[in-house]
Amino acid sequence: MTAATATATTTNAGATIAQRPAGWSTDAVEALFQLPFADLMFRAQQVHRQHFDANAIQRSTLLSIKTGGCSEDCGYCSQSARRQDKIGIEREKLLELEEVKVAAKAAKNRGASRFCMGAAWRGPKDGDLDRVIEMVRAVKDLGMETCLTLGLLGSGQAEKLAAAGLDYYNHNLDTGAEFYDQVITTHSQQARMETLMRVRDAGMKICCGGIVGMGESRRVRASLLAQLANLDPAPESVPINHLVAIAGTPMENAPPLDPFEFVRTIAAARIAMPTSWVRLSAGRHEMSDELQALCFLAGANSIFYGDKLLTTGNAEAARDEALFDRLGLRPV
Ligand code: SAM
Ligand code: DTB
Ligand code: SF4
Repeated sequence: MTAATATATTTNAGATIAQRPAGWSTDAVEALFQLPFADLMFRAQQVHRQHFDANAIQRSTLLSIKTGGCSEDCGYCSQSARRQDKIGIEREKLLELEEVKVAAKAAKNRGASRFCMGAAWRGPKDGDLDRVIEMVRAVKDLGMETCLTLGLLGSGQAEKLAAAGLDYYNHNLDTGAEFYDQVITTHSQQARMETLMRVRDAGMKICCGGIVGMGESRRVRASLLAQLANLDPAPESVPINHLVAIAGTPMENAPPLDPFEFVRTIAAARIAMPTSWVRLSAGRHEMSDELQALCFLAGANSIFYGDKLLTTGNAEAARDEALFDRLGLRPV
């Protein structure tokens, strides 16, 4: 994976922006954030319409197949074993295959096209991976796309997942490199990059994004997006999570992010990664319909669909249906 240097040019809006295919610098992405809001939204819409149907939204449903008791210390997460006493999320065993099938069928019947299974692991043990592979096969048999997020992958594990037909592997950079150590100390961002390379080399699609609203600066948000855009190629799917500030985590009192800054993050992601699906991910439950509509206008074209994320609530499916109707949005 390489990060090429960016070339700069001047738009009719008078701002300096960078252009693909030379790559994205943090400066160039930050310049997008600094555009007047209407100019940024206009540019994001233009890019969006060049590559996607602007009225279609992809829907993925999440299931936590192994909850709690995680060895890692990610500062935003409710599932770290070291916070079990404070937050009360108990360590659970890996779900049974039948439980997964029931949940996937229900998600399909509600209209989800992809089923994403997540585990609170630093990474999977080989024995667990074999059981998860059975789950992938069962979900594929239902005719759904599959995605897993199991943490760091070891040697040979990505190949096993690819051989089982897994479509996407989700592993996030989470934040800009300069802020990362303030969020996570138990594994490095470089280790995350190595997992992403294993996924890419095995021929699967990458789902990789991050979290905003953790008290990071705009510069850090721009840096995260530049890092994502410069993965070679950019991830096919880019989840932009708004921090769900969970009581008992180190992030519980993170300063609120201006909602327009969140929309700017989506727009900059759309412009920097024109052909990627940009997912409006965690945090939708707390967002108004109007804010979500602005995110769709800014180029978000995918959501997590269903009443629950991993351990926290999501916007209810019925509310999403009503919003899609009001906005004339169609499922992909
Ligand atoms: N354990 C695996 C890992 O860390 O890759 C998979 C599950 S982990 C919960 C998946 C992603 O969910 C994290 O990388 C993070 O981006 C996101 N996430 C977790 N807790 C969150 C929160 N409270 N708010 C927003 N996003 C969150
Ligand atoms: C991603 O980027 N966001 C999802 C999914 N990938 C696994 C997870 C969001 C978790 C939100 C907090 C929770 O429910 O525990
Ligand atoms: Fe564990 Fe993943 Fe939560 Fe980090 S984000 S503590 S690795 S479950």
